Amino acid sequence: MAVAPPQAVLPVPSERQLAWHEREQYAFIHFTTNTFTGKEWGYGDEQPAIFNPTSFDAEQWAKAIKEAGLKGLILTCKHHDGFCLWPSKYTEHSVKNSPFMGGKGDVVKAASEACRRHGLAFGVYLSPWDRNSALYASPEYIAYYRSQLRELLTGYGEIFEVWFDGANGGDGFYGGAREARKIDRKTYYDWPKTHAIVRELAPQAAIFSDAGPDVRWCGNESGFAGDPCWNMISADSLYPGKPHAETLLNHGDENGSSWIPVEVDVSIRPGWFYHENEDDKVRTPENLFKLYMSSVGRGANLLLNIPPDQRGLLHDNDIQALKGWKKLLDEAFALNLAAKAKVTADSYRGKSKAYAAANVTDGDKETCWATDDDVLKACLEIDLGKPQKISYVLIQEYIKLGQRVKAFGIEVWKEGCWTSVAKGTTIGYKRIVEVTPVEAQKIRLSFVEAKACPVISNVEVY
Ligand code: FUL
Repeated sequence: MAVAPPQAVLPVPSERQLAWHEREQYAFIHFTTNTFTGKEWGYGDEQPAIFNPTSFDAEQWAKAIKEAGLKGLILTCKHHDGFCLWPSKYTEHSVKNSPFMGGKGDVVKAASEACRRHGLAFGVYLSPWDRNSALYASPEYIAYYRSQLRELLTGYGEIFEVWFDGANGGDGFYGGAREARKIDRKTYYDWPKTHAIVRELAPQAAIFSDAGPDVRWCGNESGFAGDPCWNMISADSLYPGKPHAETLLNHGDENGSSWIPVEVDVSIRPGWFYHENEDDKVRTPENLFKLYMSSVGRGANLLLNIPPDQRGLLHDNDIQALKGWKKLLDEAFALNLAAKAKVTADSYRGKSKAYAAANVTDGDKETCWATDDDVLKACLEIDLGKPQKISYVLIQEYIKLGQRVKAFGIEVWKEGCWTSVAKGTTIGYKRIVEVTPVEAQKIRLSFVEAKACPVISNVEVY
């Protein structure tokens, strides 16, 4: 008789979120008038005439992004200053009134097309806060904002993610008013109606904001997801820009009611926009590797910002850092020692082959090792066949059935006994644990605490 599969532990990811999880890492591009004024937040009174990249080439961006192993790009189509990188019908404050390509340019078009050519996914950032618009803070602005969103979702091919940031309200140019405007972050934007537009026009797109609905902010801009990191959180208590939510966003909530995984947005430089005086402050390959471990290695996605300079090109320092990072990743994860290993478990579901230990190394993400419902503590033993140097252990839960594991340990067989080399908390879509390099033939993963029986789809050892 077939053994019944484990029941899902709710909530579970949607199809859209599953596809999002698999993207893992992609680039962010911050580019606007700020690139030319040296600011991080433009006031909104910048003249379109200053937007004049002299050797703009989105092809160069896409090539560097692709070569770095990043799988997509999210572009700041409009940042807080309100300047549109595409010739929006709804405002004069855009590339159409700039010297860029004689007013005939469209950065969104160029970037999205370069992405397609290189097999990269393309996403859009449309700042809800608009310090240029005279309408900002009135109900009419919401209509304006949604019209722009429609332009972006209909004019530039498939969109994989729509990014709604949480910075909002305050002083600005506002069509010449030059005043402070406050909005109620909870109600002003009426987010559910805006999200419905994304669902209608780009049903495949994941929606990012502090509060989801598909992807949440990690609670910091320094590059780390929490440890533990739960995909779950109770979204009804959240809204974009809610103060003091950072810790909750960073860790999530083991008992949260919605599946809203974490995205780690972080810049390769101190600022989000290019500033020449930060050319010597580009992150090193080693630092980028650390960011990878504290984001992708904790089950989150990494959104790595690489801002183009005043030429409209990625700076060579950034490109070299990306190349160095890719090399480190390729070296660290070159050879999966577990691929040919013998894997056994002290327990597996219904003693059925369908849930046997060997499923974690068969390269098929749909097969898994699982235990009986009442077995919450269990071990996997991996025999590499001969002593090997071990530096990283990668584990994936079968998240279609929910996130379960709360604590685990890694041990190696050394001089006749098991020696602990690492302890971990949550796993989720992916967990990569770095261990002090050690030579061993046998590794044991002990799942010591879980919400329900562990269901593990993949284990790799490097
Ligand atoms: C924040 C913005 O205020 C920053 O300028 C940047 O765009 C960052 C990614 O999101 O909310």
